[in-house]
Amino acid sequence: MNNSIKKYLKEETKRQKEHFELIASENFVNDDILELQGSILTNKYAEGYPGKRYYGGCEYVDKIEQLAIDNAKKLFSAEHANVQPHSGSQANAAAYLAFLNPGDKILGMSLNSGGHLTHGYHISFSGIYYKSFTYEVSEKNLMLDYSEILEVAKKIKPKLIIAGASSYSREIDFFRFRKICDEVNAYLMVDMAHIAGLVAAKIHSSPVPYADVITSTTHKTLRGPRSGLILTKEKYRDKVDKAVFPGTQGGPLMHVIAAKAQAFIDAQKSSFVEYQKQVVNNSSAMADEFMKSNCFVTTNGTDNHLFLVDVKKSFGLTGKFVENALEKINITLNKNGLPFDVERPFITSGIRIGTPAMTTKGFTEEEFRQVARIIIDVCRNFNSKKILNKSKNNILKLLKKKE
Ligand code: DSN
Repeated sequence: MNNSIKKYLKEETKRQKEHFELIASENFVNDDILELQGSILTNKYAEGYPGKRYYGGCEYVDKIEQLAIDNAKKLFSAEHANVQPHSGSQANAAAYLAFLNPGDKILGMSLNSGGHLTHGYHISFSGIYYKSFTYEVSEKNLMLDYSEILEVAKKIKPKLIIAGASSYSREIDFFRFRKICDEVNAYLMVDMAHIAGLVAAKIHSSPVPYADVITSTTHKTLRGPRSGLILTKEKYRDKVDKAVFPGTQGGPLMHVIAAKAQAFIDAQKSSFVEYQKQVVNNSSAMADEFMKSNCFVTTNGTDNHLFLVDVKKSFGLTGKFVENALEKINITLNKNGLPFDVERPFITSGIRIGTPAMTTKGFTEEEFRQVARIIIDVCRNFNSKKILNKSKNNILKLLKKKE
């Protein structure tokens, strides 16, 4: 291995070990997933689908991909699964290609309200190739207001509505979205990338009965390899499969598909359900600790694996400042725009906190509450070297407990 790459890998390994990881979209995979992603399956070209490939020698990768498909369908009770998307964004690109023509109208949650770039943001392909419109969370309580969304949908008349978010901490009512889509004759696409693990564990209601097409990543709460997934109804199977290959991708990454198969199998175990329950309990305990200390948590709490803290209102700081200050005491998280935020996306008034990764490491409510208190202490005393040193030592001590 090249010495520089080897050195950086070692340094990143150390960083991951010595930081309390609170980025809501990250997780730690198990050794099986790592082994499969690093396996000789990476050598194989397999354009096409099991039994219908454009290359020879696919007898074993066919079996692996079929295992992934069967287990994804079983895990989510879906009629059809396409396990080839390389990522969540690729899955979204393929879903649009399957259901839309260029220039068609789409309606998604705005980036500031919690949506994703690929839900129609003007500099993403989704906002360039399609005519995109947004709905917001309600100004009253910063939650989705389905009557307001219906009004927007009636005005816009989109061909497809996107439900799903990257930074929304409340349960999403997919049945209400279905009703809105039926009223305006739109397709319903659900991007469940963030909550896929919760849906698999039946802690968040499932979009499967209601959505025409569901996209996801497999590496966030689902705790599989870094990749994507599409679920759909049998009647849309052909157009979705064609939109993935050859529509938006070439050869599938068979080493990653093998790791996805393993992740879908792992997610059917009772230990996975227990893990997801702990993720949500930790998130809710941590949000509660912030609120007990008079900090502003968006929507006053959380139903899922993440929540947002308004650091401007709580401490008079920006998200960028807090992200940097916490990095110095070995806490990793990201600045995050808040609904109706007046700060630019690179500055922001908020931070996003997620519990999936450190729950995987075995931390529970009391430890997450302790980390919340450390964050609050640092935000209130960012000039105190003494507090910063003490906080960093406490984080390192906590991490040592689960080594
Ligand atoms: N939206 C990013 C996140 O949630 O971190 C991933 O695409």
